Amino acid sequence: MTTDTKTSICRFCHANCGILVDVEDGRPVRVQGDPDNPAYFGFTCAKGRALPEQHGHADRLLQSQKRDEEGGYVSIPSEAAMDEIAERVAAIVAEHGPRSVALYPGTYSGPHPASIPAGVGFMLGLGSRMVFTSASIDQPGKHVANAIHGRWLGGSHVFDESDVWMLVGNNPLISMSGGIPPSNPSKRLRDAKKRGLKLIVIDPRKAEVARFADVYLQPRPGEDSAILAAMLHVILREERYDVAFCEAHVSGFTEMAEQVAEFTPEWASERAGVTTEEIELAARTFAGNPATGDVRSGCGVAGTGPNMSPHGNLTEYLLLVLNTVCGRWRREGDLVANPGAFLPLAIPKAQAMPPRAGWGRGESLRSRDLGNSAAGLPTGALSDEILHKGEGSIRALICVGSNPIAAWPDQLKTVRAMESLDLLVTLDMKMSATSKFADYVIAPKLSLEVPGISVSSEAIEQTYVAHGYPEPYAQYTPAIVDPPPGADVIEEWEFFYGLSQRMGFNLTCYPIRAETGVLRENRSAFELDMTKRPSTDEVLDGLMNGSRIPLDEVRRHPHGKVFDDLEIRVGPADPDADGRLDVGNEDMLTELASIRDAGLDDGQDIQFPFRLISRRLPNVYNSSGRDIAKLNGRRPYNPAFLHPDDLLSLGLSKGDVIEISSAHASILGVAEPAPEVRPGVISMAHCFGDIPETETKEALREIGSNTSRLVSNEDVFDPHTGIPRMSAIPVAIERA
Ligand SMILES: Nc1nc2c(c(=O)[nH]1)N[C@H]1C(S)=C(S)[C@@H](COP(=O)(O)OP(=O)(O)OC[C@H]3O[C@@H](n4cnc5c(=O)[nH]c(N)nc54)[C@H](O)[C@@H]3O)O[C@H]1N2
Ligand SMILES: Nc1nc2c(c(=O)[nH]1)N[C@H]1C(S)=C(S)[C@@H](COP(=O)(O)OP(=O)(O)OC[C@H]3O[C@@H](n4cnc5c(=O)[nH]c(N)nc54)[C@H](O)[C@@H]3O)O[C@H]1N2
Ligand code: SF4
Ligand SMILES: [Mo]
Repeated sequence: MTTDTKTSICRFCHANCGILVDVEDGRPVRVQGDPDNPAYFGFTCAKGRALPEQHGHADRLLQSQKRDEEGGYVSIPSEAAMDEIAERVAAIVAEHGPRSVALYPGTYSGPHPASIPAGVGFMLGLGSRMVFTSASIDQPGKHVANAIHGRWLGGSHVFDESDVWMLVGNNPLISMSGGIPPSNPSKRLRDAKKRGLKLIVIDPRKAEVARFADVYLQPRPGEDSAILAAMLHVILREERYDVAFCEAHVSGFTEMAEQVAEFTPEWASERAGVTTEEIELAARTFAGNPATGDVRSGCGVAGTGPNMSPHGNLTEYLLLVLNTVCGRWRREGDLVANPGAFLPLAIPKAQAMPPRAGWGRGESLRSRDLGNSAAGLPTGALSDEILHKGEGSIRALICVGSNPIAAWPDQLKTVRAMESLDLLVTLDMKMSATSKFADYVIAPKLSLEVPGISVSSEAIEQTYVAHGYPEPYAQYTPAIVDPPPGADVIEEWEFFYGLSQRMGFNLTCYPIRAETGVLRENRSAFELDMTKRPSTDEVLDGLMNGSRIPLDEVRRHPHGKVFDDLEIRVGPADPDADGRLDVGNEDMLTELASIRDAGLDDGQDIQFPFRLISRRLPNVYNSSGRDIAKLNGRRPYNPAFLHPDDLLSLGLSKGDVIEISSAHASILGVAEPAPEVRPGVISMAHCFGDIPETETKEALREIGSNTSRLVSNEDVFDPHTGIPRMSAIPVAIERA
């Protein structure tokens, strides 16, 4: 048998590692990191190396499925499924209007760059704006904070050149997120430490990345805003901020300073359960000493932890305030890290784009006065919109690479919502927890069967401050294997194209709107040819219009390339520029004051003494991977990690089954000692388990349990983005 080794891009997660894939008899059999990749340097993780098992998984759908009268499923040709779905969507639109159709793209739209643009294009063609993404149950605070703070058009500092970095509740070595480049984060971190980078980590669990921290704070969950306000207090009191930058480019300084004056490190120390000295050290390490200029560059970023805990917008906002008062933005004459590869050409300017509204924009929901925010429509409230049965209710839902039953907060309500839909379509590689409720499940091609580009890892710069590639790197891969013989699988964009064709409208794809990052030239909207179905390569060419490096040039470099042919420096501000970054947003300062005025005990401490926090596991990607034997070892469930002292005082040992109860619901868990977790905290991964009926005590060690069931989506939630409290959840624990 001959083995062909092909270069490609891993798309098991969003990180886009450059890989070498051994192909035998047309099937992928082995994956390793590509040592000749100039940005990833041969890095892969266990998930990437399990791509062959993912592609050949016994449970993989090779035919689309249709629910029959008895509630079972029968195979249906994809084209026939599209005929029927188009007809049913048309009927629902005719009766209830276009707004009754909603789209939910999730994490597995990321690896397929045409998926969201085509999905959104289809929705706009239909006349519906009801697009809900996982962004609003992920880190919605980022979008809101960036809007109301304003954007610096010279861009932020990037990790590879920074003197200091602060991570508030993210774990980039495992998650590939948090500003340490997704391209081999452990090498980037080791190199940075050798250079002298100072790392500050704030996390109730001493996560993998925290082992590298120079300053580590292990607070009570959900108290990040208090800590950041106190850090600002110290920085202002000790005059460690950038006075000149603040005078020239900042508004709201006085109001902010007055407010944080009351947030002493002593107060925050009580509140967050860390010492005064730790807060002072974090502040001094982050700001440095402006007189000596020992810290010139860096950034503070937050992850999913604090965004899912209460006050996520405020935490993200205070981080931007910290970055801004310390002047952590690229100035006139500074070299820009990434002039653009798949991104359009950078045209950075040393000026602020003034704040925009963070919420109250566009579409309003029927439930709880929620509506569109800078983070999009609130997915945390989508189940309510579906269950609302009056005018404006949602009757049809299309899920692309997403899994609401596993991922949405308030699982019991999500189940009711899925059951009540007139039409549920999922595009999924398996009968996921959600697909089991679907009328149609469309079987997709998997990553190695479709062309791919490294654009998502680069373009994240436009939505998350200090993320993306620190160099103009790009890679393209063609499809390197065919789908298994006999499979009838299609790409996500082809599904939306097929529906648009059948419903008689043109499909236009729109580029994403930049919220952060350096100013760049524009990309145009791109219309697909509806008379002759384009190839995926043609669609990618169209989507990448305006890239600094044309896709065809990238295609010429199969190992990926750093296109470092061009140096771009931040230009001067426009003569009439008068925009300012706002560090004194009234709503945020009011929210901050409310934290000070509210007591620490939210009244639940006696009944629910523990706080359950979110975390990610190395070998799964949300709900994907736990059914792959090579990845799960002997632990296909999500352990309940607790400090050994807590186990002792609860009379529990490793492996005991526990019942975890919030005010809303209960789940089971398998106790696992974890000295890295703060006492009083229980740390568990999401997207495990199934619906309660299947999640029995007997099945616990096979499938784990679903933490989203513990969340009420209407008890504690952010009034702007609708994200409920998904971390720092008060719970009680007892032996089951
Ligand atoms: N309690 C709690 N809840 C959470 C979180 C948390 O930390 N705690 N995290 C939240 C976050 S950050 C997110 S992003 C969401 C995730 O929310 P979702 O995106 O809704 O959930 P996933 O499990 O990632 O769903 C991905 C689906 O895509 C399918 N899939 C795999 N490969 C392919 C493919 O190639 N094509 C297609 N079409 N489908 C494929 C998988 O089988 C799976 O069913 O969950 C959120 N929910
Ligand atoms: N291996 C793997 N990689 C993934 C994923 C996966 O499932 N597995 N999921 C992907 C997705 S969808 C996303 S959005 C990214 C997320 O990327 P990250 O945000 O880096 O996610 P985590 O690794 O869960 O890190 C969150 C950290 O927040 C901490 N935390 C929880 N609550 C609080 C709090 O109140 N305050 C503070 N300060 N910390 C808190 C947790 O202990 C945890 O260590 O990862 C992506 N990458
Ligand atoms: S980090 Fe993500 S992209 Fe890289 S090998 Fe692992 S799963 Fe694949
Ligand atoms: Mo996410």
